[in-house]
Amino acid sequence: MMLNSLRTIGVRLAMAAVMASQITAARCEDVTVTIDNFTFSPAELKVKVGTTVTWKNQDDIPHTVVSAGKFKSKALDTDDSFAFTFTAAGDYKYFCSLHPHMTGMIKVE
Ligand SMILES: [Cu+2]
Repeated sequence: MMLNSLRTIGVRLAMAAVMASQITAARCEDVTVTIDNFTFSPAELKVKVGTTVTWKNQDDIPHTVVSAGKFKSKALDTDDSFAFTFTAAGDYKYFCSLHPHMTGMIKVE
């Protein structure tokens, strides 16, 4: 009797754990690129169509995120962020218009 109810609780906990992991997986669809020390990190990112990528500036000077003809952020101050949702597959090269040697790539598939 006691053992049976413990088993029932165990099964319920296992199901709750599975449901929680599915929610986490769904949230992982949206990703963040960190800007710090004149670098986009990760510099190259592979995402699925429909993914929203958010760039967050953690550097202590302003940066931008620009992909010719695709998207263009304003100058992002420290802790500012810029988000773009990729609705078409392709390779999106981007750079910082204030420091053109800062480059990155989003591969959307
Ligand atoms: Cu910059």
